[in-house]
Amino acid sequence: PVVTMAAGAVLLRGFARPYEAELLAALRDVLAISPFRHMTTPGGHVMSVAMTNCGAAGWLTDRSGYRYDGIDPKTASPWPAMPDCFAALARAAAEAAGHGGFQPDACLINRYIPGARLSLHQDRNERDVAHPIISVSLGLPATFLFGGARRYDRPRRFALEHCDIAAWGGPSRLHFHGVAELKDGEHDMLGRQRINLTFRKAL
Ligand code: MD3
Ligand code: FE
Repeated sequence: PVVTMAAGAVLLRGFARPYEAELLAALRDVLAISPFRHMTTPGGHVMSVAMTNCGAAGWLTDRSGYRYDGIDPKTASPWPAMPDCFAALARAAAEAAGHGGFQPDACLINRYIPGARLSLHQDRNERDVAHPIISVSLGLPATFLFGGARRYDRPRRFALEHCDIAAWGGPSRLHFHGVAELKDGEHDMLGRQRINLTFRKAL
């Protein structure tokens, strides 16, 4: 079932199901090379969401700003390669959402434990915002907050569950968005956490 959230924004419920086992195995390999860590924002706040990346470009924040970099500052080596099943899933989901030919070079991996949240923000560190963003939810359910073009536009709420995929392109690509505080729970395969994979063409 394809649900339209806004112009250019669609929710593909359960789309990642056929990839589930392969995705979790590949995720373990990525985390063995570049583990999760809590990054610090330019304002000096430590994020409640833990992050890592795979692919040619990884998203970072530290005291000097927000940016993409090919090197993991924790390991001083390149981020792990994007697993083939990650790229294949991102491409298939983009196609299903009407964005043919998507070739992501960045996969940001976010880990939420109960109480973690992501405050409202825009994604604008990518070179060309004409490319779509594909997001894969795994583990505990979360409430996605989807605002408008202005920070104070009241966000609408969407439940994102295990194996749901959301695709953003076109008019809503620069809309404010965030994730509400994760509620406690236990997921069969992932335990007490939610993991989100966000695919982008950043460079
Ligand atoms: C809507 N992550 O990493 S993914 C992020 O669930 C981020 O971890 C959230 O926002 C998460 O930047 C939400 C979905 C997402 C990503 C980019 C968007 C939604 C978006 C860009 C525009 C509008
Ligand atoms: Fe975002």
